[in-house]
Amino acid sequence: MEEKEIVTKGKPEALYETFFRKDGKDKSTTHYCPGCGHGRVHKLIAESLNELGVADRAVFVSPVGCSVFAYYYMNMGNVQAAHGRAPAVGTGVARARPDSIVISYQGDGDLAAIGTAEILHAANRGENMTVIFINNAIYGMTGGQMAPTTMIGQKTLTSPRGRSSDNEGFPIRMCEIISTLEAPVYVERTSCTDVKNILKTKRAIKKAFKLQTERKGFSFIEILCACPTGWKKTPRDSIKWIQETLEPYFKPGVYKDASETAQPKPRIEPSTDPEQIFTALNLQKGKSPRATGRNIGEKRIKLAGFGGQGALTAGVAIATAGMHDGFDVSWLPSYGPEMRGGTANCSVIISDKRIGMPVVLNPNILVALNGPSLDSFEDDVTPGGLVIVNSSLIERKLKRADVKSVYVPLTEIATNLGLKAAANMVALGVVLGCEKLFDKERLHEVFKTSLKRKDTLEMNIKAVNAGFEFVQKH
Ligand SMILES: Cc1ncc(C[n+]2csc(CCOP(=O)(O)OP(=O)(O)O)c2C)c(N)n1
Ligand code: SF4
Repeated sequence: MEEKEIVTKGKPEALYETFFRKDGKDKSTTHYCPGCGHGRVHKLIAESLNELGVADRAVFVSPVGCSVFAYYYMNMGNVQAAHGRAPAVGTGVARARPDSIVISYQGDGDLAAIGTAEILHAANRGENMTVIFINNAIYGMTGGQMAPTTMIGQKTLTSPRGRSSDNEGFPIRMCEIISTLEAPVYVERTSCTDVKNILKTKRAIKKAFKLQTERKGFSFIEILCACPTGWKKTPRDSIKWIQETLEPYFKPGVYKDASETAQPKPRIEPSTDPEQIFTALNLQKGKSPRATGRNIGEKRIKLAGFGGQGALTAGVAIATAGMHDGFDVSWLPSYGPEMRGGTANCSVIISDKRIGMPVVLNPNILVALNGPSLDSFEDDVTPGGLVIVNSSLIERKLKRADVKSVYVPLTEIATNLGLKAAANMVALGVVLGCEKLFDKERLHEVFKTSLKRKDTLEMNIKAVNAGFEFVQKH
């Protein structure tokens, strides 16, 4: 007997109740144009996740294109990827979190032009993810340029006389290409024109998600959608154009369905243990051939502050100085969502051994430039580790008694030197005063070549020295 279909009424929970723009305006609305296919597909995705009961483990990967704001709508894990790179980012998510439902959501410019390599290889590897491919035959976001899927004769900003096969080649049929590969389990093309086709689209999306829960691998759903703005047509004429022009060329249908025979992919538990990573990557362990002979072990440093305090810059400086001193080093930034005012931190490792993993989960040195950074990372510091607290901005003391604490008015010291923004460099001086990594002069040398503003060279050197001397005095 056929399974009874659950139908969502109203707005699915996997969509946020309200759409907030960053500036707090434009509430309860959408940024998509009237008649755009994106919003419709968002709703189908959300409904399907809710009906399968997996919205809480869904991760939506949106790259560049009109769907760039999808994270304002999708009430689930969201990752923003660079143009065309969503399948690569999705691969990382699917492997690091094998239980997640990974949705790589891509436009045709994104998927079939700049991201051609990523989509083909993710499909060929059979990654356990669903790709939702919005084919609207144009680059919508940038104002309507020709995409790989633009029809012959179709006029766009960059094909004003109409696409010509002699000049620009033929429209690329992605479902047909993907379905020739061995690994994909399910490949279907649908269109979002009328109720019947919208329901068909939802069934396809839901099936793909279900296959992911069964670990059956890679599904690819291409959806023919309208871009009335880019096509310069009314929403009604756009639907007609899909039916009369797109559908005969991009024929809807199931191109591959191996769901009955496909075996679940084995679950590989991800590891954050550097030892295991060495083994997995077949790396040689032990002393780095570049190390100078001094034994400092592995110093795992977390530098954190609000955007604009220079935590990331300080991390680069100390890692570079460590490299000049002959150690193996790594620097890994983590940006907050806002450029200025948000939180930012970086992981730095300076080691006499080879480095297995550049992420610092448990620092043995934490530099907290502001309160939220201390709140976020204090618990992660290894017992016996060192916490440097910017007492100019952080009033509280540490909760932990099993770590060493140094309270330094970093911002005040920098301000007294005449450059408030150099508090990050005062912090580096404190680090070098507390931990004998290398001479502070190494940092001075790095500044000479790395500082963009040469007029701040003296000031930065003074700031490092001031931090160093603070430790000597206290
Ligand atoms: C690396 C890079 N190249 C180019 C751009 C400019 N860009 C932004 S959106 C876009 C086109 C997106 O079109 P499509 O993927 O078809 O999505 P749509 O907007 O139609 O949904 C381009 C080229 C960019 N942001 N990044
Ligand atoms: S430009 Fe096209 S794809 Fe972008 S929101 Fe408008 S209709 Fe949708």
